[in-house]
Amino acid sequence: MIKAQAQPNIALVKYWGKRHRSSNLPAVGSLSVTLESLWTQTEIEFDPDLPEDLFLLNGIPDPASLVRVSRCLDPIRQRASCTHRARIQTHNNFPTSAGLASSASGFAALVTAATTALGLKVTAEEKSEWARGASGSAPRSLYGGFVELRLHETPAPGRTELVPLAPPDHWPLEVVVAITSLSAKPVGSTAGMDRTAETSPFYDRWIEAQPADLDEARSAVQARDFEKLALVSEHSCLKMHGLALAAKPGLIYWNGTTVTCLTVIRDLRARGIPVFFTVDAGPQVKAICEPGAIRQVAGVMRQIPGVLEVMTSRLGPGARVISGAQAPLMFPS
Ligand code: 2P0
Repeated sequence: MIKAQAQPNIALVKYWGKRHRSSNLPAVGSLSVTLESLWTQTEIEFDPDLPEDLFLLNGIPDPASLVRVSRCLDPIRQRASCTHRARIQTHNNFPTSAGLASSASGFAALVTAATTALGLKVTAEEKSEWARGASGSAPRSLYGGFVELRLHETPAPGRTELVPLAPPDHWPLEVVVAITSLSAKPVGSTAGMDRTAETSPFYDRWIEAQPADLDEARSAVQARDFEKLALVSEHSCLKMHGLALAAKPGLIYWNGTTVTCLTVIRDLRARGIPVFFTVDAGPQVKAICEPGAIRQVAGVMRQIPGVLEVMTSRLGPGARVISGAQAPLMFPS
């Protein structure tokens, strides 16, 4: 029995759109920060007597997710020449499927636990590929701090490379997560991306402009330039939602409270408080702050009518095994 832990990551330059649906290849690169205080813990045990994989989420069998979990495990089993089925138990300390990147932390934890349980000596690239096959944002949770999932056209078109840009202590930004709804999103990310790619008139321009946004964000992280990172991150977020809004029929992931949060965060920044926003495919708002601003930002967010809960986090480490075996952290510090 091996237990691994991974944390969700928040994309500052967003991934939205797939190049290949079958291989889950992203159409664009992306750049994210990995959180510390939200986590997924996954235990796995391969059992020769088990007829089928068994998946429990927060203690309850979850047949809807089982197919995706088994599909993620299959190439790992194949690599280990293992035919055994597995018993998998996953716990999240935050709401699942509520726009908080539970699939990212979930598949990063699963790949980390499974490869260790099967005694595989694998490269970071192999782990990244297995995680990406399950969820486009999951590889980024394999590393801590600032992470880029880069897209290359050679040697094969659409090859991805997972790049650890900087550890958390390079620039210890903090994140306030404002929960504005606990309902599952009306259209999941995969379906939303497909609809956007097929029908949004802005999609081609989104793909073309992504390398420039990534360059901008990467250099802002290297220089610890908060204003520069704020501008490119809010631009990427609003652009992604703009594309989705322009799909047919339009995808509206926000609610009224989401919009209020965005205007409040912009007002705070205009008053000199170092904070910017990002929003993923759901109504929750993430406010990224310079160290020192988090208490004030969290206090303001808590007062916004419609904000149900506020969570705070520092930047955290990558996926790692936490019991059952010795394994190093994936961030080379
Ligand atoms: C991201 N999102 O970069 C973007 C921004 C949401 C908005 O990746 O279809 O669960 O499994 O590859 O990774 C959320 O979608 O999608 C996501 P699939 P995923 O974080």
